[in-house]
Amino acid sequence: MTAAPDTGSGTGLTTQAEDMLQRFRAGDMRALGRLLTLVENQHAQAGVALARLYPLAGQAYRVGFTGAPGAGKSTLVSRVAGAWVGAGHAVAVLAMDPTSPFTGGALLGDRIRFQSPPAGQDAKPVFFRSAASRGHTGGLAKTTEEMSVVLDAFGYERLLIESVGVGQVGLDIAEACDTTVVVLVPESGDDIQALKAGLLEIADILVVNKCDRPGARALMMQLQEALHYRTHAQKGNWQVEVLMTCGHTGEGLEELVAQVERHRAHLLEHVGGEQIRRARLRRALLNLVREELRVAAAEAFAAGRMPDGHALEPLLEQVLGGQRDPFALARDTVRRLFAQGDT
Ligand SMILES: Nc1nc2c(ncn2[C@@H]2O[C@H](COP(=O)(O)OP(=O)(O)OP(=O)(O)O)[C@@H](O)[C@H]2O)c(=O)[nH]1
Ligand SMILES: [Mg+2]
Repeated sequence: MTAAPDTGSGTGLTTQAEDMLQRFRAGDMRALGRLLTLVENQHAQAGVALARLYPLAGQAYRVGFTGAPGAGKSTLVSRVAGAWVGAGHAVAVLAMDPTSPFTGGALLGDRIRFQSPPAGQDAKPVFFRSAASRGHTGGLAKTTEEMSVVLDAFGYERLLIESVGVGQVGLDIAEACDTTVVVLVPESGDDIQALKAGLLEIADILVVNKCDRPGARALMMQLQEALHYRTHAQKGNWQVEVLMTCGHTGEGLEELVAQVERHRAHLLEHVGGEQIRRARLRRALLNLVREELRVAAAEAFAAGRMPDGHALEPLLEQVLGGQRDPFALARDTVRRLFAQGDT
């Protein structure tokens, strides 16, 4: 067999990457870490590796935690991770942090807090990984999906994904996960912000953390009123509940773990494992298509073309000359792209 040239791109794997993939399949943690880095950096070899690994994935259950910065997400995640490990599950935690730069303090802080979740005697340690967006916009959903697939393919049965609940990022996490936990805190009028940001809509479980602080019970009651016994039709009429927790004393944490388990059992019973996976894939695919379109459009523009191949400059002239408007031009271009299969 001749070795492939080590170009780092193309449709094949370099010998180095092939070796890494082999070690990954054999359960080598360093190979896992390396692959996650390639994925995070959107390295060309990562795409090839992902295609090869995808058939191995699909079994992991994903639980997402979102909420304002400092709400206590990491604290709760590490407790849930600890409980799961104690129950014998292989657990990985993925912290998607769109704000942290390469070596930001937040990353370090998270690493320290995650170091020692309570674990059973033979339990494997929780695998923890954080990823910063590194200035990419819009790509976080893709990176989350890809890194989740890698961890799933490696054999982790339960994935905990933490993401800051601000803007689109907070909503993306619900798309990537089977169970979404929204963490709120009494201070800073979180209730109103949550309603605005659509966080209530995506929650399967609502948590009022820091219940040692004043205002926790009032917030809980406000949230219960806002929910008004809301049920998720697409999730087998699951009824969202509000829990109170304290990350410091541990109050309410057993109940949180139990509620996550109830939601999972509810989905399995009323939606079914096959449909859970299908719905997750559908959401992921829509996100991935959006991202690919965004990238493809930017590439076309950089090459002086509209995405449908028309030269950009003459079109700009037409718009600037008042012969056409940019709104219709953009809309028609995209419609033509989507119509290509019909003609
Ligand atoms: N008083 C109080 N403090 C808490 C509680 N839970 C967590 N904290 C503290 O709140 C701070 C933030 O907790 P984290 O778990 O890091 O919060 P986070 O949401 O992951 O934060 P980011 O990832 O930075 O957005 C830490 O100092 C925790 O010790 C709680 O129930 N009560
Ligand atoms: Mg955190």
